[in-house]
Amino acid sequence: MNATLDTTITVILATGNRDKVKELRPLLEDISPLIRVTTLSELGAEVEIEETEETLEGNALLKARGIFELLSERFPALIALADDTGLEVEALGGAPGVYSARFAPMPEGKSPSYQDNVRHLLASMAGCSNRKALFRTVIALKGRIPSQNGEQFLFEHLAEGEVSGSVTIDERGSEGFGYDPVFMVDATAKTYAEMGITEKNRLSHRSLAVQKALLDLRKTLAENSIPLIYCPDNP
Ligand code: ITT
Repeated sequence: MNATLDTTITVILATGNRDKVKELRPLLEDISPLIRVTTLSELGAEVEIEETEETLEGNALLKARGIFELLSERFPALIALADDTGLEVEALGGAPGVYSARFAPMPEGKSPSYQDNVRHLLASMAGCSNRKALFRTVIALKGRIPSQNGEQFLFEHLAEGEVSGSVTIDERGSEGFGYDPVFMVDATAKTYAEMGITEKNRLSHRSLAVQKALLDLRKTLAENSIPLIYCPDNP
């Protein structure tokens, strides 16, 4: 399979989170004129891949591979993109980490809210002087694209972004979501919730991972002679 300007490379985002889709779609479609971004819900493929692995890398790969397999026959040129994020607190041995979305204990069948998780974190660290923490995102890509020799090129990539900081004693700020009010970024001495979205997006764990994943993807496409859109930062 050789890439021509009629070839479409479909990128499927594994997330149901609209903010992530809004952020990622233009960034990916700006890499190559052949890229079209879609989501599982836009495709009517309402699948929930359970995050059963014990690492962020494992879960991100599990989701990217699951979606790739599911839709492999429908799209000849296909890239599945999945991410997983966790807050790793040193004094808690790296918890909540991969369990960040389900940290606070809840009655059977109920999921904790962001507020439940934040309260549980602060309670777990009551009296704790070591408050060091890392926010980490891992993005996994699994793809099949046309290659120069007329064959298909299969690839998997992992990209990681992390930001170091500390867990505050009390909640600070009103922006953002999740653990934002209690995660203070070392470099700014502000919590994510005290930053506007633009400032958070400039330095966050997720945007660092996204930037690396986009660079990796650009490189892989270039190596396979897929036409790219010129970008002054990545000539
Ligand atoms: P998906 O549908 O994309 O899987 P999610 O909410 O399960 O969304 P994440 O893996 O991105 O997935 O995040 C896990 C949890 O970590 C999330 O529920 C939040 O509590 C927290 N979290 C993730 N990113 C965060 C951020 O930028 N700021 C604060 N908390 C965050």
